[in-house]
Amino acid sequence: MSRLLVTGGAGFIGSNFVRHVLAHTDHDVIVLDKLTYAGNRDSLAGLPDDRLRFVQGDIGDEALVDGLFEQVDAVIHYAAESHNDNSLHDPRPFLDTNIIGTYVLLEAARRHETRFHHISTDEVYGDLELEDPSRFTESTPYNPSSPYSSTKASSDLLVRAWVRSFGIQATISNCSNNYGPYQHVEKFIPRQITNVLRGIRPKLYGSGENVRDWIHADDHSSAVLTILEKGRIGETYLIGADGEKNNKDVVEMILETMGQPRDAYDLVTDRAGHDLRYAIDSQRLRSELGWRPRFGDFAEGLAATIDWYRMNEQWWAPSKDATEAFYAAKGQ
Ligand code: NAD
Ligand code: TDX
Repeated sequence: MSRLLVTGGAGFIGSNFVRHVLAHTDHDVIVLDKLTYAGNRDSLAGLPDDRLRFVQGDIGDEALVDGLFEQVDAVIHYAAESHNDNSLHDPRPFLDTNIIGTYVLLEAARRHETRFHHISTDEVYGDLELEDPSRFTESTPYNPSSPYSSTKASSDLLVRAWVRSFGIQATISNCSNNYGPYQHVEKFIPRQITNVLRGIRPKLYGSGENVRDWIHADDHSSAVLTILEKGRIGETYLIGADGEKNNKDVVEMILETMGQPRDAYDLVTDRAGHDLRYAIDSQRLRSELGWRPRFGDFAEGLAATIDWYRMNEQWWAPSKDATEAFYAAKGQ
């Protein structure tokens, strides 16, 4: 492998992967990104021009995609509409990008016989009860809840079908909730950090009991690179770092780390269909491919993330007002 095409490389996790690849390998990278409201060219600032090319465009554009597949050895597919709350408000772009967009890429992978890695989410498995000791594994049945997660489940099934029916060289990974720098302020952790920085009280949906399994975006990137290099074609790998926490605990940690009283948050209208708990068993990735997460300490990773938002207001400030207006209209 020498040149990679990264779709969605101007988003939160895609840009992290681009930085990771440029820092830890000799590969060159082409980013294909539409620059929706969620994409930000500044997330790739400062990276070497001679190893990174940026192409603004839609993964649903067959001619553009075809020309790019001709130039690369492997494709890592991050591009998606990624926010559950948006999918409850306006599902259409989720179907267009997550399902049809993925289909266009799969057809190109088939024509060009290109190695393809599909990035997906643990949300395809639905949710677990709070007291249930079990975790998701690669054989957990699909049971998505939201328009977002059902389109991601659809895209995973397309990838599996293209492997079985057409023999494309693809792998899939399903990761738990990511945190770290460059995450859009619509998402839970950056929303609360930037609220505190703006003097707004953090907003917890419902009772705040819902559990998410947090992983640092750098650990997600190292796992994807491992799968790209060593994964078995046709396989699915779950990526997680044993980071289960309920939302209330996370908000309290943010408030405490930022020098505020631990109870200085508001409970607001719950998300419709709100998944209770996600939890990943990443044993296959660890035992078969030898991957390990590096960020063992969530409190430390969270403190570094808070510092990043404190120091990089110019990156997030342009999105903050519109994001809060969207939530305010829904009582959130
Ligand atoms: P993000 O919303 O921050 O970034 C998505 C990127 O895709 C943006 O840069 C956007 O401009 C681009 N994009 C959207 N539609 C496009 C299109 N039609 N053509 C080209 N580019 C387009 O999302 P993220 O949080 O970085 O998530 C990236 C991927 O990882 C998604 O596939 C998501 O489902 C998956 N994932 C995310 C998480 C998480 O916690 N955020 C966890 C597991 C899996
Ligand atoms: O203001 C908030 N208050 C709140 O309590 C927001 C924005 C969220 N929440 C809750 C909802 C969830 O229980 O926090 C939790 C995390 O919410 P999100 O950041 O919206 O993430 P989630 O819905 O869990 O989905 C994320 O992880 C899986 C990503 O957005 C997806 O792209 C990924 O697939």
